[in-house]
Amino acid sequence: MTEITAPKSSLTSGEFTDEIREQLKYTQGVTPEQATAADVYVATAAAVRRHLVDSWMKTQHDMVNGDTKAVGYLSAEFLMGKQLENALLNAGLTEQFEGAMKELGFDTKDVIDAEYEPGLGNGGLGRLAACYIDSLASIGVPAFGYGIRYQYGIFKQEFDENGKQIETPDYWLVNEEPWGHVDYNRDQRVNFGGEVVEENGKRVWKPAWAVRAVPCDYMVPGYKSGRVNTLRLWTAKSYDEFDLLTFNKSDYLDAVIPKVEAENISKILYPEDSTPQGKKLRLEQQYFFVSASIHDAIRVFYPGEKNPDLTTLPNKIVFQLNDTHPVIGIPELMRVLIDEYGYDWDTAWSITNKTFNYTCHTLLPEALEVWPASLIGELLPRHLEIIKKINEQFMSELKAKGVADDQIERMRIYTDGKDASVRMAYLATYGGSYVNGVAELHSELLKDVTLKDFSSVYPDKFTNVTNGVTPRRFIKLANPRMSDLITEGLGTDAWLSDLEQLKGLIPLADDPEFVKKFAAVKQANKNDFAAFAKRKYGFDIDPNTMFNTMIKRLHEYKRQALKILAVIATYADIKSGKVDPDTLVPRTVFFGAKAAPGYYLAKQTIQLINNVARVINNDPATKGKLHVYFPWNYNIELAQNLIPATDLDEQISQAGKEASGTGNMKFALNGALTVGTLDGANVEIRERVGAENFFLFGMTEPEVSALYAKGYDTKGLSREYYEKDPQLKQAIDMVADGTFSNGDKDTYKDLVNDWLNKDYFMTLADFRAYMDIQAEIEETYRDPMKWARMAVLNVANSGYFSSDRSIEDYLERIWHTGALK
Ligand code: 26V
Repeated sequence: MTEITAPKSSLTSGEFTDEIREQLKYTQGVTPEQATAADVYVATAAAVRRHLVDSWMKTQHDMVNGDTKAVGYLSAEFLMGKQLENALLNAGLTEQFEGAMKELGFDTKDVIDAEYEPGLGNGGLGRLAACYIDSLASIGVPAFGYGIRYQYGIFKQEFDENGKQIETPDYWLVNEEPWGHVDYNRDQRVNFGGEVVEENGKRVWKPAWAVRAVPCDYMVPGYKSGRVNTLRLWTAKSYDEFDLLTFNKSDYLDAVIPKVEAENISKILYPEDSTPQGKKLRLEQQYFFVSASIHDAIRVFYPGEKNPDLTTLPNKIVFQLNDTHPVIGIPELMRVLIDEYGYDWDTAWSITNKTFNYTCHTLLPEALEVWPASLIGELLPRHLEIIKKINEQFMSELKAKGVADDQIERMRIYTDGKDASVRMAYLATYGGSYVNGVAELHSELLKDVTLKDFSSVYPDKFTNVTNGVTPRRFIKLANPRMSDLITEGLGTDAWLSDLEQLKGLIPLADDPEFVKKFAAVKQANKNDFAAFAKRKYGFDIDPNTMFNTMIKRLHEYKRQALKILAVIATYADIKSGKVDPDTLVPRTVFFGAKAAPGYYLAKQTIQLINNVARVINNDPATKGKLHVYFPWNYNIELAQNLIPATDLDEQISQAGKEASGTGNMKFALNGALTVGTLDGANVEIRERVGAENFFLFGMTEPEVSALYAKGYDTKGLSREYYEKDPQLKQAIDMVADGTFSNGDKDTYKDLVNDWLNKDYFMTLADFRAYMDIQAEIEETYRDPMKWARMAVLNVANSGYFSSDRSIEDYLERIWHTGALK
């Protein structure tokens, strides 16, 4: 087998060992003999960073002094995952690391495992941001990721003895965090509150309080590009370390309160990812990081200039708004240009308009942020004035274009009246140059439904960029065996930075030797996962069963409920003797999912899944035939372990609800077959891998719309499906009758009620189609060579879903820039 050649750095393994020894001594204060794996991890990280510094500084220098426009990716979340292995790979130090660990007597795995995974994101949107900064650096585009360094990331999930989700705080900074460099000398002041007064004919903001934004910089090394970009995450610090005036014995606590309040801003990541709560702290977070980032960009690109010519700003940097979360940046840049630098409104508007673009990541109307005007007025009074003026200008523009009055009313950015509010998606659409959805279907629905009024007036603003995932983390690191086999098959490892080269595997799908090897890789990954799951969760998993996986946030629209009802139905058929278990393909079903702490039905679904797992796994009737496991605390590490071991992946959202999905891409690229609906990027995956290599089922988006029109959710039509389908009825009745709650009939009553009376996401309506496709899945699986061949074709045809390609699309369609020269 050809060795996979990691990009080689000029450093030898001996030199790298010496570097690590130095770091152990001078930063950790230990000898290699005294060192633990955690010490070696910290020392190695420091050695890697040291090794990257020159490229990092050169990249910054070339960015500021060259004429290649940079990208500022503004995102409230960057779900990075563990850094060490990835940094080693991209820096070309993998072999040196292996050599060094041998020399120092450490297991590479123990050292890599010592890192605590930073969970600074909720799910798809945050992980996408992490993939994008990897690709930007790998392509060599100068870029900043700008975000927040939350002290607490996404909560840790545990299950109690009843199978209920328990959230515990994720204090990821428990141990030394060796990657971030806190730069107190590049701080920014962020103001809040107060009032706006008239002074010499000008509106002047007199803020009431301020927070110090301190950047923590993370190097983002490109794969084989020699470029190292920056992820700059802001921490909130107080200016008043102690309020000495109030500091006397009795007032001690009062004296520290302002400090605590200021620092709360970067304390915690909000764990809801669909229903904005209109919380003041959340708006503070958004303004905090966006204001600091905009001022930072001006500082970086106009160093030392008192009167910079900011009309050139759009040639220096383009800001991408990752969903509505950073949209307050639009009025902020207006304010900076007008109030701080003295530009007139029209000039400021023209600069702002050219500088921002907006990516929408949802179709759920409730996920589009709308802020009460009163809250914006209280925290950011000057911004509210600017937003109102933007709205007036917008409405006149629409009037001048001849747009009908009722449409103009619908399009208001600022809505008047007692519940006056600001619609951030509309502000972003009007305030920036381009709006994109994240998969073709999603972008079409944005134009035709969610932002229809806008696309009719500004059709040229709308475009699509289908999401992608980084092949470095999600193929090379997650699945080294398959990576080696691909390299062997293609005779080169160049596919890792040009993923369309996977197409070269297409002919190998008809080479039985290759297909056999491919199947053997999958089996070895399954064995590995079984061992991992035993170690980490204590599960006894049979790797000689089909691995069937559903991992993603828990949401009604994603329909984990459909999957668990199907499992229950199969279980019931076995129990009742309707189905001989020996005729079934033995299957292990995996779930991984966190529910937002306040999302009641999602939490009930988690409890149900856990209890179905308990009942089924303990029932001798299904032993060896059907098992269900729910490893808790789904995170990037679990994804990297489970995806390469999966045979069948579930992408079963209600059509028209999943904007794109990115897990679907990771699975296809790791040789899992998908059972899925025509939703999000599934549509494009199926187009590419071929309809015959994809298990399609369920209603299409137009069929879903038609069923809503009939009153599915309002007239309780789901009950008809329940009454007509004995298998479905049986499954739901078992949930209701206490089978999965030790006889208690109340445990899941709200879930059952919802299914029978509302079922907004049409789980019941799609149940029959979902059960029917299982027969086809089983038949295919029984022919291992056929299955493996289909899996090879999935890999070979999914190169399009590299985040490198997504970034190329952004460069061409939206950012109009490219790699550094
Ligand atoms: C929304 C909100 C709403 C306010 C409270 C805090 C919060 C935090 C995150 C979000 C983002 C939700 C949107 C999201 O994650 N969308 C997912 O984006 C993926 C990347 O484009 C895409 O693949 C998924 O289909 C889409 O659900």
